[in-house]
Amino acid sequence: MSDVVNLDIVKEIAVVTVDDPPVNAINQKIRAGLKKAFETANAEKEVEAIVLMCAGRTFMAGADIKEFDEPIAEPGYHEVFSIIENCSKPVVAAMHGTALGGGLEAALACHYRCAIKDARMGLPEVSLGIIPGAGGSQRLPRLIGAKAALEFILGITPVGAKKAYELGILDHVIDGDLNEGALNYVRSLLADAAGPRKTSELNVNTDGYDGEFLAEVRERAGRLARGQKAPELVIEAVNNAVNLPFDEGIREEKRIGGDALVSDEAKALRYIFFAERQIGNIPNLSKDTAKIPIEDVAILGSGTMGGGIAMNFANVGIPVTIVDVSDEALQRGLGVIEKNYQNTVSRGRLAQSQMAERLSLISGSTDYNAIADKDLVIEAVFEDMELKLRVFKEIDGICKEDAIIATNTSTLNIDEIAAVTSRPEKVVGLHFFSPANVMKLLEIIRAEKTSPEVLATCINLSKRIKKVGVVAGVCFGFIGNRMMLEGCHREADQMLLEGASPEQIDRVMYDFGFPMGPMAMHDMAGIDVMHSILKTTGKKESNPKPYFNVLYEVGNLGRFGQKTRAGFHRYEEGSRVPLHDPVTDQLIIQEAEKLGITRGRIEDGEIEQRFTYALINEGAKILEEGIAYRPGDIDVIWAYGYGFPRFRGGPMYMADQIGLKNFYNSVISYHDRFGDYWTPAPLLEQLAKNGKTFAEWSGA
Ligand code: 3H9
Repeated sequence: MSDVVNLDIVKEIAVVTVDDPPVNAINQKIRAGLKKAFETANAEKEVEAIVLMCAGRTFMAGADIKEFDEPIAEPGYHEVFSIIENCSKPVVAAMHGTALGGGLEAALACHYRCAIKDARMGLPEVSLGIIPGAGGSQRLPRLIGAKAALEFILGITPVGAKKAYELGILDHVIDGDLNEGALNYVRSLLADAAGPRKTSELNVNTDGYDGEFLAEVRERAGRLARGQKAPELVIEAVNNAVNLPFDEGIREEKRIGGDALVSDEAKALRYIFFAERQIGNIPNLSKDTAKIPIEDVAILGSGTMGGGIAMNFANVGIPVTIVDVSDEALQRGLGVIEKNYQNTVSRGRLAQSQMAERLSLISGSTDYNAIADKDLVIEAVFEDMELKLRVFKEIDGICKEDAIIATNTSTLNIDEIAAVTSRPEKVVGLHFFSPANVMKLLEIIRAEKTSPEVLATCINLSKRIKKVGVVAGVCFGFIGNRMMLEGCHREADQMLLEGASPEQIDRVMYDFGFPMGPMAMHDMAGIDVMHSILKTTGKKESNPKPYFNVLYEVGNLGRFGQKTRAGFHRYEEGSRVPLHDPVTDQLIIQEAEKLGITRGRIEDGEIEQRFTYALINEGAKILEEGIAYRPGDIDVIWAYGYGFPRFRGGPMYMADQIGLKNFYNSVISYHDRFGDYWTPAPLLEQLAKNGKTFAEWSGA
């Protein structure tokens, strides 16, 4: 039929199979193949029913996102799906894997739907800044009701076959082999003389689809997709399904969906989707690079970090031993883990039996010898170089010869740590973000001597424990923390001295799209950590002044943030809501006076610009130094580790959109106003002068 769509006629049943690995993403060739296959099958006299299924690991996982930067080539989605729906013989979609977006919309155009029981179905378009624009916004409300359809689309996360059956998306769940189950189901439909059943002809059930429901949905979308336009577009499209005849609703869907596809939001979200899929491409590593088997893990340190890290392994069935020299600390740590799991169980997101299974994989010990036979040991002790060097020296003598030893340091020099061991090639950084059982990001730090096998193993492992693992080189703070501390947070501290208030900076950056402002974030993370870094690393002395003067003074007062109910803001007992604190105002004024800085008003726009531009300029240095492989890696780190709004793509993408020439000119003007710490990164200067973007530099 075509090289990506096959048509097999087995007696009275025609089987249309899409076969375009890896995920059967619907591109022009598939659309053309489907059109031809369905027209042919429908015209064949002996064919009584048609099945649509896919080869390989999944049913169609959506429209081919790579086609979205150009107008959609003929035949379009609506044309093909309408040919499927208008067949005069019953058409059955038989799904496995992940039937997503346009893939599920193809199934909605079929007359009946079945799936194997571990298949998952979803319409994740909003996560790409668009709407289900291949008929889904009009067919799904007709199939399962307007209220459930809106919940389903805005819910984004795919549902399992059982839930899809309960919702009315599936007519039948196959327990066993897909092919056999699908053919049996089709035969049963034929035996029952079930004819074509067009979704487009169903009436929309509007029970519960009222003003109150829509207000609640808008409130939720405002929280979960803050700053994004797509949720409101989805509501508009579903309203059309309720109020307009199918054909008119489809016309509107084309208009709304078409505009969304070319929006800045959608372009940025597509960019970050593909950036995420690039992170595993590392120079000098290939699929064939040998991996070291990791079947048993040990974590050193039973604090919040150590416990959170341990949970990641237990969650995927890898046994893990937590080692702490103090039995009291160990028992407390194990208790916190149990409490965390119990909370998940109470929220209905984990079965009691799963909790028991996971806890049975976590053991504790106060004896370092417990790590002797582990494949991977992750050190998560206090962030102190002397302590870490001592620990590494000791465990190097205990660990088996081929064990990988990782450090969870967030700022320290891993080359120095590796140098005290007899196996620097087996030493690597695994920088988990707090809370480690929740945050998706894992920075994998390639030290100078880390071997390709160890790196490949860690990349593989990040996938196994369901993390987004991005490789970074060694420098203070690696990619994320260096950009945060040397870039935007330093600038925020500077702006406090010049006249901004902690509340103003927090409000501006929250409105930009961060989940919380930088001062509130310091308060949450604990100011003691940064205070200790400033005290012990000599950074305060080696940097042009002022350098985190406000934070340093706040820390000197023992105001460590939420944990002491006072930091940049103050906190009521048991509350995490930041409140204005005149003590901080006073402290800032005094510090500015000491430094001879005249305070004045800073406009919101300037705060946003200085904060983000300082971040990007540091990112450019990191790229040039080879600490990050690609601008996309930096953007993925900021999306997953620091809550940079995905709909803006990421700091480096944002710079390309601003235009590097404009960006460079702004940096120069800040340099003229504030001095050398605003020196443009040489790479930025070079690209700006040559009219290039970070993306072009990366591609080259
Ligand atoms: C849509 O359908 C819009 C319509 O409503 C309207 C149209 C007008 N397109 O993630 P993986 C590639 S919007 C192109 O590593 P996994 C991916 O880049 C779409 N390529 O595997 C990678 O390529 P490479 C709605 C795609 O097993 C390879 O496949 N659908 C697409 O971890 C493997 O991907 C979605 O949003 C695509 N749609 O996860 C689903 N999908 O090997 C998006 C994947 O060269 N996809 N690729 O790096 C996913 O969520 C995951 O890829 C999936 C597999 C769960 C399917």
